[in-house]
Amino acid sequence: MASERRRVLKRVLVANRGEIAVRIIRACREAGIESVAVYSDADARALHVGLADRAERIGPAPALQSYLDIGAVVDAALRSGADAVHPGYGFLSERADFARAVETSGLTFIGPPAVAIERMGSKIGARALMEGAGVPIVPGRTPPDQTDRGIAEAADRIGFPILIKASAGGGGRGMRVVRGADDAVELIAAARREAAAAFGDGTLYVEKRIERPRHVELQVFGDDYGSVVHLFERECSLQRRHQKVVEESPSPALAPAVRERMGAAAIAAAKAAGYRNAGTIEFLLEGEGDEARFYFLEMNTRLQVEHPVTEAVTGVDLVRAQLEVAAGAPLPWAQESLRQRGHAVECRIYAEDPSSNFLPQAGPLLLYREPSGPGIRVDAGVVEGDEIGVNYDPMLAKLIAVAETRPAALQRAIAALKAFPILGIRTNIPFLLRVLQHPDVQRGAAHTSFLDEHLAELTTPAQASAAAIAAAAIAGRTVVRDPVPESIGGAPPSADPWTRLENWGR
Ligand code: MV4
Repeated sequence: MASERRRVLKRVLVANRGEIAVRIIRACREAGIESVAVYSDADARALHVGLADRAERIGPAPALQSYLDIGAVVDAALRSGADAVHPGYGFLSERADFARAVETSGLTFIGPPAVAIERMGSKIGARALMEGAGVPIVPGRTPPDQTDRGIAEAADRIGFPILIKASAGGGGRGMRVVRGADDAVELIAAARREAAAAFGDGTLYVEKRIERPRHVELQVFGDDYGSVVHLFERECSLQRRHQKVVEESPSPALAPAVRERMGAAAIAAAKAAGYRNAGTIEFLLEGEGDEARFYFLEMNTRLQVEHPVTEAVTGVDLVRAQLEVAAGAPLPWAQESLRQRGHAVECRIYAEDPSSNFLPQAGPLLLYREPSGPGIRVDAGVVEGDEIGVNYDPMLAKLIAVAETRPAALQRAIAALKAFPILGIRTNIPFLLRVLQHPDVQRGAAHTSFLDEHLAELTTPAQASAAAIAAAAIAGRTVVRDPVPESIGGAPPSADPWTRLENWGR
C-alpha cells in the first residue's frame, strides 16, 4: 500500500435535504465532525436544518435555484468554513462538474473522483470500459453511423426485440422498446429527439431486450489506495416507472455461485472506473438459480437511497465509511471479513395517492408517528407538524426491517407499516402492504414488470379511511378487540376499523 495521505474532516457541508441530509448529519455527529445544512426558502424550518450545527440558505424554493445551483452550494461551503462536501443522492450527486468545482475550491468531495463520474456518465463509454474489464454486458451495439439507418441496421443485426438507449441517459430515461423493423425508424427518431432535448446529447446505442429481468445491484466501496470491496447485493426489482418501491438483501433469486461471480464482476467494474468511495453496480439478472445470467447495466456513482438494507445485513455504517475514506483512511474491511447475515427489506414511504395514479400529495403532516421495535429502523426527513410541499421528491421516510429470515423480515415490515399512522396527507402505505402481502412477493418471485402487471389489484382503495387507520393504531392497547369469541356467545368480529386493529389494510 502507498503511504497514507490523510485529510482533516472537521466540518462537512451536506448538499442535500430530507432524510438523506438527516442521515449524513447524524453520521457526522457520531464521528465528531461538525455539519452544515443547506436549505432553500421552502426548507427554512425543515428537520435537517434544525439538526445540523450550522445552516446556510442557498436560494429560493425551485431546486434549479438552490439544491441544483453549484455556485450557491460551493459558496455556502466556503462561507461556512467547511472542509468537505457530502452530496447525498439525487440533486448534484452525480454531476462531475460539481465534484470538480468542490475539489477546485480546495474542499474534499465525499464521493468518487470527478473522472470516475464522467466515465460512468457516458453509458456507451461505460459499456466499452466494462467489456474491456471482462464484465458481462448486454449483447448490443454502438453504431458509429448514428443516422436512423445506422441505428436501424444495428437493431436488425442484434435481432428484435431490442432497446434503444441514450448514451447520456440512465435510469430508464429516453429508453425505447422496438419489437420489429416496421416501427424502428420512427422510434429511433423519437428516442434521439428526446435524448437531445433532455441531455443535450442525442447519441444512441442498441441492446438486445432481456425478457422479464430482475434488477440486482452490488454495493461497492473503494479507497484512495486502489482497494475495492463489494458489500453484496440488493434486489430492487419492485419498481414503478423506474422508481424503486421495495428493496431487499439478500436477493431471493441469487444462487451462491452467481453471487460470487457478480461480486467479482462488480469489483472489476469499480477498479476499471478508478472508483473510490461508495458506488453501486447495477445488473440485469436473467433466469434463476445456478443458471442465471447477469449483465452490467449502469454504475451509480453515489450513495443510494436503499443503502440501509446493505447496512442491516452487513453491520457496516456506509456513511461513516464514506467519511473515513474521504479523509484518506484505507478501507476498514477485507473482502473475506464481510458477511451477509439475516435478511433486510426497505419500503419507501411516499406522499402520493396510489388510487389516483400515484399523484404527489401536499399538505400538513397532522399526525406522524414512526413505528419502533426490534429490527425496525426508520430514516425520515420529516416530523409531525411539517408542511409537505411539491417542490421536491415526495419520499417522506424509509422503513427498514431486518430479521433472521426473509419471511420474518417481511412480517416485521408488514407489522411496522400497520403501526405507522400518518394523517393530513395520503401516503402509499396501503399500497406497500398489498405489495408485501402479495403471494408473488412472499415467494420472492417478483421481477421488474411485477408492479406494472399487478397495479390494479395493488391499488384498489382499502375500506378503512386513513383517519380510522391512524386512530386505531394510536389507540393501540386501549381498543377493545372482539373481547368475547363469537363461538362462546360474543359479538361477531367487527368490520369497523375504528374498533378493530387487524386487517384494515386488506
Ligand atoms: C433493459 C431492460 C431489458 N433489456 N435493458 C430500465 C432502467 C435502466 N437502468 C435500464 N432499464 C432496463 N434496461 C435491456 N437490454 C429492462 C430495463 C428495465 C428495468 C431495469 C431495472 C429495473 C426496472 C426496470 C423496469 C423496466 C425496464
